Amino acid sequence: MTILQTRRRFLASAASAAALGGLSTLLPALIPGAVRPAWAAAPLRLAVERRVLEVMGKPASVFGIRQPDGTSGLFLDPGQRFLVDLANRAGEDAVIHWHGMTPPYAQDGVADANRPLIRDGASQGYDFEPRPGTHWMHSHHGLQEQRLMAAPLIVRTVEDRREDAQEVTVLLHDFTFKDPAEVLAGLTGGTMDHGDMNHGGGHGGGHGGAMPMMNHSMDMKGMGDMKGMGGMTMAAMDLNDVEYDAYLANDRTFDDPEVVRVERGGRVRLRLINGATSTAFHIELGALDGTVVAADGNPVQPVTGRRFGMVMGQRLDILVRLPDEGGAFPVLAQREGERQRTGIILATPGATVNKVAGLADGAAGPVDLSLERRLTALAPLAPRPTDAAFTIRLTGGMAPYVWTIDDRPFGEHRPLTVLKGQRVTVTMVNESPMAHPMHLHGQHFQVAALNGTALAGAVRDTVLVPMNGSATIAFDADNPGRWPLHCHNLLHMATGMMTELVCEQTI
Ligand SMILES: [Cu+2]
Repeated sequence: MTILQTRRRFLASAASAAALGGLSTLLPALIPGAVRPAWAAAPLRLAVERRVLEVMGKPASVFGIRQPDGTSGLFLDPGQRFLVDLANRAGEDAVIHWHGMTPPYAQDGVADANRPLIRDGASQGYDFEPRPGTHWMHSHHGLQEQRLMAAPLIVRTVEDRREDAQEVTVLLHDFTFKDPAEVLAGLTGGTMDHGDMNHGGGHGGGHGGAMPMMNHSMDMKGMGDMKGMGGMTMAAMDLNDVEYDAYLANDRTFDDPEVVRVERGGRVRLRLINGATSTAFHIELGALDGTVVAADGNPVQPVTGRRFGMVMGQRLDILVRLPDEGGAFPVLAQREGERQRTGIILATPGATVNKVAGLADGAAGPVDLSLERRLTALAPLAPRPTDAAFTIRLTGGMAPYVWTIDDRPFGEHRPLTVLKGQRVTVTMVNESPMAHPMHLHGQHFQVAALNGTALAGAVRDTVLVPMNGSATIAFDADNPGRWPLHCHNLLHMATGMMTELVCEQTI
C-alpha cells in the first residue's frame, strides 16, 4: 500500500514536473541519499519530534528538531557536508526548510507539486554543499513553525575557527499556548470563539468580528509614550497582529533564562536567529558594544552599535567583548511596538546574575531600515547589466485578513520567470498597511535599493520592506527550480503572501 501510494505520488510529481519543461531534469535528485554508496560518510541524524516545554511554569506541547544526543539543530564544521537523514516522528506530515542554504531545488525542504511532504514515520535524506554562516531550519508546512518546529543550522568557516571568540547561538521565538490554527482563525474571522485571541485577559473581549482590530488598538495603547516620535502617528502604527503568551530565547523566558558562562575580557560571537513567526525584535546589548559582522550568514563590513533590529527569518552575527572586570550582561530582544522582551545572560565566573524583567520600561518603536542602510557586503555582486527586472506590489490587509502579492494570493500568483545565468532585480513595493520581511529561497541576494535609494547593501536572504517603503534585491539566478518568494510573517504567508521565482535551466 505504501509503495503504491509512493509510486502514485511520484507519477503525479513527474507529470507536473514535465509541465515545467527544463525543470524535470532536476527530479532524479528528489530522493538524495537513496543511492548513497556504502563507503560514504555516515549521515548526521536529525528527528522532528514532539516534546513538552515548560513556559512560565506551564507545560506546552511543542515540536523540536534534534539530534540523537538531544542537540537542537545542526552545527557543521568547516568542510563538512550537509549529509543528513531527517526522520519525521512528529505524529503528522511535515517538511523542513533549510533556511539560508542554497541547495538543489529538490532538497530545499518545501513541499509542492514536485516535492512531497515527509510522511509521519518516514525519513528523507539530504546531501549538498552547505553555505557557511548562521542559518536555521524550520517547518515550511501549515503552522508547525508556530509550534517551534525550528532549530539553529550553523555552518562554521575556517576563519570562525581561527577567531578567538566563544560562539553563542540564540534562537528567538514568539510563543502561544493556543492552537496556532485558532490564532489564525481569530484573524481571518474563522469559526472560532473570537474571545480566544486575547491572551493577556482584560483586553476587550466579546466584540466578535472586530477582534483583529482590537489587537491593533491594544498595540497602539502600548505605543502611547511614542506618539509623535519620528513623525509616527497612531494611525500609522500597525506592527503586530497577534498577542503572544511569551517570547523565547533558546526556549526560555526571563523567568528562567539561559545564563552562558563567558570569560572576563573574552570575546563572544553571538549568532542570533529571529525564528519568531510574527515578531520583529530589537536586539539590545546594554552596556556592551557590539559589532555586526554578518547578516543572514554573509560577512558584512563591521557595523558597531548597541541596538540592532531583526525581522523574522533574519540572522545577525554580532561580536562583543566582555570587560576585564567581568559581570553579568543580558542580551535582550524586545518586541517592536511593545514592552515584552526575552534574551539570554552572558556572565563571567563569580558574577552576580540579577533577575531581568520580562517587560522593558517603555515600548520599542518599529524595526526600521536604519541597520540595513548601514550594511555593506564584503563579497558583493559583480557589476553587470540587469537581464530581467521585476516589480511586485505587497498587498492585502487586515479586514479581510488576506495578504497577497499584486493582489493575488498564492495559488493565483504569477511566477517571476527567469533563465539560469541572468542578473535579476526584484523591486518590492509595499502598498499594504504592515511591514513585511520578504524571503527568497534558492539564492541569496544583494540589497540594491531601499525606498528608491540605490545602495550596495548586504548580501542576505530576507529583507524588511517597511510600510510605505520599497526594497530592490539583485542576484544572479544560478539555481534552477521553483523558488518561493514570500513574507516571513507565517500568518501572512499562510493567507497568501507568496509567489515563486522560477529559474529555468537553459539547455
Ligand atoms: Cu507580511
